[in-house]
Amino acid sequence: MSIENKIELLKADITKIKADAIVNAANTSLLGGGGVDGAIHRAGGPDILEECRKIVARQGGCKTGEAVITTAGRLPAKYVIHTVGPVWNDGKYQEEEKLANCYKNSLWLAVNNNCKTIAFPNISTGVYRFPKKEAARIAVDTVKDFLSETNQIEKVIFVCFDEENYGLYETLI
Ligand code: AR6
Repeated sequence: MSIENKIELLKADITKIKADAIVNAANTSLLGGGGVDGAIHRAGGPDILEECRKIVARQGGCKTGEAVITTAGRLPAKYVIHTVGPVWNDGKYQEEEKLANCYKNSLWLAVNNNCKTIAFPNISTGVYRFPKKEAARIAVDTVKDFLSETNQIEKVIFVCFDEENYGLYETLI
């Protein structure tokens, strides 16, 4: 299957997506927050936070650009992959590389847990203020590179919540 056929674009609430894994735009504490993080914990229930707490006890949170995996609780997905996007700071602190790492590390974690389908939100483009156009380009490029190098993932779904992101992804995909 061609790479283009493995990429899907949706305007939706990611908590409703039935994929093997959905990705959460978390923070380094892994203990929840607002935006998509808040929505995932609210809809998925307390089992997600309980597993996050165990990860925190074991490794002390999650660094920017890295990813961890938990149950998806009551969500239709099997797993939640929590990754921590960079806070945008004028691009002076390797934000682009760190955002690309979020996508790469989430994809590897999905592969290592036998996931075939994975849904991403627009990481860092909310509270963390990463410019949306640049974030979309990094997301699409990183996913395409990954899909061209590995065969284990059958479908990557970009789930946009706002019209602006949806439009940007539409032109890129
Ligand atoms: N489904 C899909 N996308 C969503 C949803 C949803 N239900 N809700 C929001 N978005 P943000 P960040 C989109 O702020 O910028 C949290 O407090 C939203 O439109 O959730 O990475 C964490 O705990 C935006 O495009 O994440 C961190 O502290 C995108 O999700 C911090 O925010 C990301 O916006 C992370 O900030």
